[in-house]
Parts: sequence; C-alpha cells; structure tokens
Amino acid sequence: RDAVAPFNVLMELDKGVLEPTDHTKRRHLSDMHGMYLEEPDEAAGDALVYTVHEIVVPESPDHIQCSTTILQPGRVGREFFMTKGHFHEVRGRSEVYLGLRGEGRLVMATEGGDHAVEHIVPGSVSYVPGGWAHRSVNIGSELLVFFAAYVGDAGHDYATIEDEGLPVLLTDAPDGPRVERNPRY
Ligand code: S6P
Ligand code: ZN
Repeated sequence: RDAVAPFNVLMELDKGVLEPTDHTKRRHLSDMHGMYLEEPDEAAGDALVYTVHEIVVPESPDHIQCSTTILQPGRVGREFFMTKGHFHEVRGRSEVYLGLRGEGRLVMATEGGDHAVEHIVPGSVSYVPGGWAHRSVNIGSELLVFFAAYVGDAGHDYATIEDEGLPVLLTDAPDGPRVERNPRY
C-alpha cells in the first residue's frame, strides 16, 4: 500500500485554483487540432482553452485523484470550447464532477454509441459511470469551473475519441446552445 499522510488543499472556489497544486496543465487550440469540425480562425491565435490543476496521489485503486478544470468561454466555428475528452484507460473506473462556476454541459458516450448530456452548474454533481467517455463544454460567456474526483488507477485514453469525437456536439444556435448529431461520428 502506498502510504500518503493526510493533507489539506485549499481551493479558490470561483477560480478553481488549488493551493498548493502539484501539477498544472494547459491546453491551447493547437493541442486540439482536428477535434473541432472547423479549423479555428487565424485571428484566434493559439488561444488557451482550458487549465487543469491536479493533486497528485499514487495511481492505485486505493487512492482518489482530484483535479479542478477551468474552461475558457469561446467557440471554434459553431462549437463551444470544450475539453479533449477521454475514456478511462481502465474502462470500469468511475468519476464524479462537481460544478463550481459558470454554465456547461458534460457530454458522455459509450463505445457502443449511447450518449448522455448533463448540465454543469454551480452545485451540480454528475456521476460518470465506468465505460462512459466524458468531455465538458463551456456554453456560457464566463469561465466554467468544476472539480473532479476519480479512482486512482483510472488512467486516460484520449486516442479512442480523438478522430471521430462523440456522437453529439454542443453548438451555439440562435435560440441557444444546441445538441447536434456529430456528422463525423
Ligand atoms: C480526469 C477528469 C478531468 C479531465 C479534465 C481535462 O479523469 O475527467 O480532470 O482530465 O477536465 O479534460 P481532458 O479530457 O483533457 O482530460
Ligand atoms: Zn475522466
């Protein structure tokens, strides 16, 4: 068993910043090449799309990985800014999302093509069962911030949904955010 002493981390609830944080990763438009239907406008440059702050604990099922995600508001074509999305490498591993700020959607899908879309709002608790790929989308005009906790050895499989994506897309329609079939899926 990996021994970890008890510890506390403080989160700035509206910013998602963890103090101290062990690890921070940033994803820009260039990291998401080909994941949106359209190519980003050149004027957008290499905009920051999201930041993840992680608390690093051993990658074992005895532990629970915790992180916060801060998704910027924005669009590429008609699609809202989103995370890359992934299955857990160990498919059965589940995850919980707690919404802290902003307005988003959590798009989930199985390898068999079933899909589900839940709301992320301050206070929302979303349960992502094992076997469901998940991607979060910022449908608002401010930051989307959420906390995630998942089984320690879950791992991330980005490749499976990298090319075709998920069965549905979240687009900015005149009457509000729309869940549309993904033509590439
Ligand atoms: C990890 C959990 C989140 C995401 C984060 C970024 O299992 O689902 O912490 O890692 O929201 O998304 P992605 O798809 O780039 O890992
Ligand atoms: Zn995950």
